[in-house]
Amino acid sequence: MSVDPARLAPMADAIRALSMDAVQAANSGHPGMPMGMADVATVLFAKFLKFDPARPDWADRDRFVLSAGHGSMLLYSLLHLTGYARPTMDDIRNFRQMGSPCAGHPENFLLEGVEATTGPLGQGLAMAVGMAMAERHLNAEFGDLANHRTWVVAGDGCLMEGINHEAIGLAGHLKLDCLNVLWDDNRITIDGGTELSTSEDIPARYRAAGWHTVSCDGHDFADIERALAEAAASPQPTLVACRTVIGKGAPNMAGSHSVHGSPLGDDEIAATRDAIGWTSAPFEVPDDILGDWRSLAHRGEAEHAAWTARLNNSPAKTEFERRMSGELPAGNEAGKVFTSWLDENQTVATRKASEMCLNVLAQHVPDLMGGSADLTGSNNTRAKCQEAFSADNYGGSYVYYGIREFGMAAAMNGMALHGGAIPYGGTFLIFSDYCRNAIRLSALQQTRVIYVMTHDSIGLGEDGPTHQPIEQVMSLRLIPNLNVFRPADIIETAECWHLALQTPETPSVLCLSRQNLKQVRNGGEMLCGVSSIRGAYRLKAADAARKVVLVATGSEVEIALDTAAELEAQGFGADVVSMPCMELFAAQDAAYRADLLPADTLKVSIEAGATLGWERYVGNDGLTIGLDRFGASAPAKQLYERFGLTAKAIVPQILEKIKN
Ligand SMILES: Cc1ncc(C[n+]2csc(CCOP(=O)(O)OP(=O)(O)O)c2C)c(N)n1
Ligand SMILES: [Mg+2]
Repeated sequence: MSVDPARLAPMADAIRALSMDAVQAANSGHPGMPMGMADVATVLFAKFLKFDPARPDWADRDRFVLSAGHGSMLLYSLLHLTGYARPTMDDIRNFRQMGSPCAGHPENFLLEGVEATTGPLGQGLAMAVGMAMAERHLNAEFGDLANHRTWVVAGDGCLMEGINHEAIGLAGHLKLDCLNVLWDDNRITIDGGTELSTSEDIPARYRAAGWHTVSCDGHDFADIERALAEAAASPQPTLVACRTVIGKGAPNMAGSHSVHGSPLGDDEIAATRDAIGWTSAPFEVPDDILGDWRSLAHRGEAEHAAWTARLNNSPAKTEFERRMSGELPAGNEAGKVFTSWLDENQTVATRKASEMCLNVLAQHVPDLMGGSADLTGSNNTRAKCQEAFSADNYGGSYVYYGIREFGMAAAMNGMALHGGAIPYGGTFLIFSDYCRNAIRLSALQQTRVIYVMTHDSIGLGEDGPTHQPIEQVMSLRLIPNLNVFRPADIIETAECWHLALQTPETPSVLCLSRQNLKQVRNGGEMLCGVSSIRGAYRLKAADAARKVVLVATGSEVEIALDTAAELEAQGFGADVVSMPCMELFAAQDAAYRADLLPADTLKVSIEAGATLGWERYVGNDGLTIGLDRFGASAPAKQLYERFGLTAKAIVPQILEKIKN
C-alpha cells in the first residue's frame, strides 16, 4: 500500500483543521462529524477506495456516499486534499457562501466527486443500495468493466430513520457484497446521547437483514484497516461499526452534542490546534502532508489505466460507453410501434397502456431497470422480456422491491446517479407520499427516474378514500424540475413514456388510471407536432361559436369531451384542451398558451382531485371542477356521479356562467 501508516495521523488532522476552520469562517456548519470520522475516512481513501481525482467520471470508480450529509466538510476536505480540480481552497474558504460549490450539504450537481445529494438523513445509504444494484447489474452484462464497491459513511441518524430498514432489507436480500457502510458510532445526535431515544442493537438488526457486521476503534488506524479489509472480503454487504468520538481533537468539546452543529469558537479552535499539534494557519496544509494526500492518486491512476486498456479491448466498448453516457439507443423502433396505434381504437386503462408501451420499450432500451413496490400486477410494470433481478441473477432487469416505497425511490435515485441504468418503479399514486422526499431528491439531483404511479384518482373505486388520491397530483406539481404526466388514453400514455425517457435531467411521474379509458385520439401525428409534447393541446375545436374552453387531464378528458358534446348540441361551442403535463405547457411560449386558453373566454378545468392551483389556467372567473374532499368506497361510476364529475352535472354550471 502506498502510504506509511505513521503518516496517516497528520493526514487525518488536515481534515480536522480544514473542517473546524471552514465552519468557523462560515459561522455555521457541522464540525463534529468530520473531526470524528477523519481517521476512518483517511484509511478508506488511503488504502481501499478506488478513485482517480483527475477523472471523477470514471465509470468503474468506487462510489463514496456521505450519507451523513451534514458532515459535508469531511467530503470537501477529502476531495480537495486528494487533488480533485474542485473544490479549491478558495471554494472551501467560502464554505456555505453564495456561489461556492461547497454548499451546506453536498450537492451532486455542484461538485464532481459528490456522488449524491445528501442531508435528508437515511437517504444517502438508501441511494447507495441503488448504486450497488446498478453496479452488479452492469457487472453481469459487462464483466470487469464494472467491478467496483460502494462505500457509505452514515451516522446514528441515518441508521435510525425508517428508510434504513427498507434499504438494508433490500440490500441484504440481494446479497450486495460490494456495499459497505461505515457507521459513525459516536452515540451522539443533536439532542444529546443516543440513550435518550434508542436502545436498539443495531448490528443485530443488520445481521438479521442478512448483513455481515464488524466493529473497530474508529481512532486506531490499524484496527480500522483490519475492519475495512474484513468488510471488503465479506460475501455479504457489511456494516462496520466505527466507535468514534464526535469532534475528536477538540479538547473540551469532543464527545458532546455541542460540537454537532455549531462552530467550535476561537478559543476551542486554538486549544484543538495545540492538542493535535497543528501549527499551520487556517486553510493552509503543510506541503509534506498535502504531498501524502496527493500521492494517493497514483494507485487510482494505475487502476484507471488498466481499466481503459480493458475497455479498449472489449467488444462491448461501444455499448458500455453508450449506456454510461445516458444516451438512448439510436433509432426509434418503439416510436414506430406507438404511432401505429393511432390507426386503432383501443379502450384500455392507462396503466395497461403503460405496460403495452413497456413491452415495446424494454426490447429496445436495455437501460431500463423496472420494478414495483409489491404491486407488479396492479402497476403493470413488468415487461414480458424482463427477468427478475435477484441475488442469483443480477442480469435481470426487473426488481421486486417488496413493500418499500421510499426505499425503492431512493434506490432508483442511486441507480440513476450511478449511471448505466434508467430506473422506473411503480406503486399506487396515493403512496407517492411515502416516497415523496426521494421524489424531491430525484428532481433536485436532476436524475432520470420514472415513477409509474397507478390508481390515480377516485376512479380506482371500491378501495375507498385511503387509496384514492385527492391532493397528490396537484401537490407533486409543486416540486420543481419534476414532470407530472397524466395521460388521457393509450396514445398520450405512449407520448408521455417517450417524453419521460427524453429528459435525462428531469424525473417524471406517470399518473395512470386503474379504470379503462377510451382512446380519444386517432389519426394525426404522434410524438411530435402539437400533442403531449407541448404539455397541452387542443384535442377538439369548437363547432359552434366558442363559448367555453374545457381543460382536463387523464380520465377526465373523456368527461370533458362528453360535456363539450352536450354544449354543442345546445348551440354553445366548446374547445377541449387535454393537458397531460402542466410543466411542459408552462414552458411553451406565450402565444401558444394564449391561443389554447384565450383570455376573453370562459375556461373550465376538470380533474378528479384538488382544485387548488387550476385558477392559474382558468382564472378567477373560470370554473374548477374537481374534488376538495376525501372520496368514498364505491364503484367508480357511482363515485363520479356522486361527486359531480359527469357531463350532466357540469353542463348546467357552465350554462349558468355563460348566461350571466
Ligand atoms: C430526515 C432528517 N431529519 C432530521 C434532520 C436534521 N438533522 C441533521 S443531523 C441530525 C442528527 C444526526 O445525528 P447523527 O447522524 O448521529 O450525526 P452526528 O451528530 O453524530 O454528527 C439531525 C436530526 C435531517 N438532516 N434529516
Ligand atoms: Mg451520531
